[in-house]
Amino acid sequence: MISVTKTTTALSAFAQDVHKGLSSSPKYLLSKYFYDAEGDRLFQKIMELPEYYLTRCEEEILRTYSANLADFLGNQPFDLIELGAGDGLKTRVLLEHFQQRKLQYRYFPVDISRNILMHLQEKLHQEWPGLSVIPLEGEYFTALKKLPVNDPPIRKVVLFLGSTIGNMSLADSEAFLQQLRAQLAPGDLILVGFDLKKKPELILAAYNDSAGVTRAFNHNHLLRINRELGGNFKPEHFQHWPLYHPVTGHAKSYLLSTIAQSVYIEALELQVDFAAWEAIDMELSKKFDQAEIELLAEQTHLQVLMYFKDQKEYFTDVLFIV
Ligand code: AVJ
Repeated sequence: MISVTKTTTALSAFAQDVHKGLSSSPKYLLSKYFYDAEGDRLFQKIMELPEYYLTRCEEEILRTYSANLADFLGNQPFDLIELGAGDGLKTRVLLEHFQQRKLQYRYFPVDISRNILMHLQEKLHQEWPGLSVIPLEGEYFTALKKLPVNDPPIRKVVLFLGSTIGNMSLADSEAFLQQLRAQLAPGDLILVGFDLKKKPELILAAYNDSAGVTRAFNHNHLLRINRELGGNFKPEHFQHWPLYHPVTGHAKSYLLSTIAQSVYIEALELQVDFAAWEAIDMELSKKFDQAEIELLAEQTHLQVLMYFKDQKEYFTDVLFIV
């Protein structure tokens, strides 16, 4: 008798997560997968939008306070580790200042996007050939494990900027900071960018720009599934639906299926049925108030050294010490 075994190829983490998310009820996709080459490009455009205040506020903060930060660091050498470095545009202000002050450090940008890391390394090399830049590709904690072990130990300074922490639920960000702290030593520093609660119209507009870039950014997630997993999503049948809840500070973004439809994803051998107006949960971008940040510090046994804010107090970079 001849037995035929179906060959199964190992599915990527992306494929597995898409399968899980679109088979769940309610349906969701993970926001970390926004950032393929096209997603990177669209996010760059988002950062330049008049409505997207976050990047400009944080740039102002870093410009204003990089001298204070450098003071905290003093003259001892350190390892600067940036989680979710992206194109490193905001960090540039900081690096510029550190270079001027001739601080002794190595820069380890960590990102899930290989594409953006290569760009970043090249740009930095052109500008400061003497700066040692060691890109780490991958998920944050996997990448952190690849850090060189220094003997004697060197102070670590971890940057987690741009309100990336807002992509996690409060419980997840607590677990995240706890896990991060476990990999650090007393005296190490963490600088985290939090977007603050503010007039809801301003927040909503940042995720519902008039040029439609944020919509395209969300649609690109579906298009990425088409490209990489052989899906047949038609983005024109999914409506971008951002929401802001002033109590939880949750800026949420959904894609709504405007009709009853089925989508087939070849690599997953999966048919996904959508009822009319069924939602896919696409992203959380949490906004904080200072009390929540203080509580987060307390629960993760981190000490707040400094709240750096922009003039309008839309955003804060919080300096924690382990
Ligand atoms: C890169 C996670 C900070 O949540 O504001 C921008 C991503 N999504 N517009 C954010 C994003 C839609 C952004 N972060």
